[in-house]
Amino acid sequence: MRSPVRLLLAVLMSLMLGISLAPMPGCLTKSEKPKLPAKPDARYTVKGILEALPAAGPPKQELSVHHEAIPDFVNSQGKAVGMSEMIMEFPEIAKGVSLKELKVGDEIEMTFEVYWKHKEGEPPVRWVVSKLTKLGAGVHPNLSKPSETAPADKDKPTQPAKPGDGSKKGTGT
Ligand SMILES: [Cu+2]
Repeated sequence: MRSPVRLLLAVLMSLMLGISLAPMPGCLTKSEKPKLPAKPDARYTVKGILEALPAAGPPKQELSVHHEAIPDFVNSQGKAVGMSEMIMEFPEIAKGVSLKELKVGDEIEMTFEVYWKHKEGEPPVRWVVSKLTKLGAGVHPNLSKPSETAPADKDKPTQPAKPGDGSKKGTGT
């Protein structure tokens, strides 16, 4: 039989289930990220081409840079393994870094900091862009592959990048 009490209980139950599906307090939004350690483990300055600017979306887009090779890149074990030239996303940008004057296809110089160490429950690695400026006239990034965004390449047929292709000499991380 269906008494009003039973119906009320059913409604309450579904409400409770609904609440349990709500975001947990542990989920962090961008502004609530844990504080960074006082000192980064490493800092690199590289030239490159701006492939994408951050956009809230959808689809969400992170800052993306086609950067030069970084021969002195040190991995989380402290070993200098180098990083190949690649297109790489940098979701975290330090306060004070302005992207206003930049557009996709610009030749840029960027400084990013790497934080390998972390507390439990925090993201394992953090890459923070601490400086990003447009290159002056006559200065260019040393890139072997053509940019996907540079206007000069638009008239050439482009090969879509295959996953795992062209980077057999080891990965960055
Ligand atoms: Cu990289």
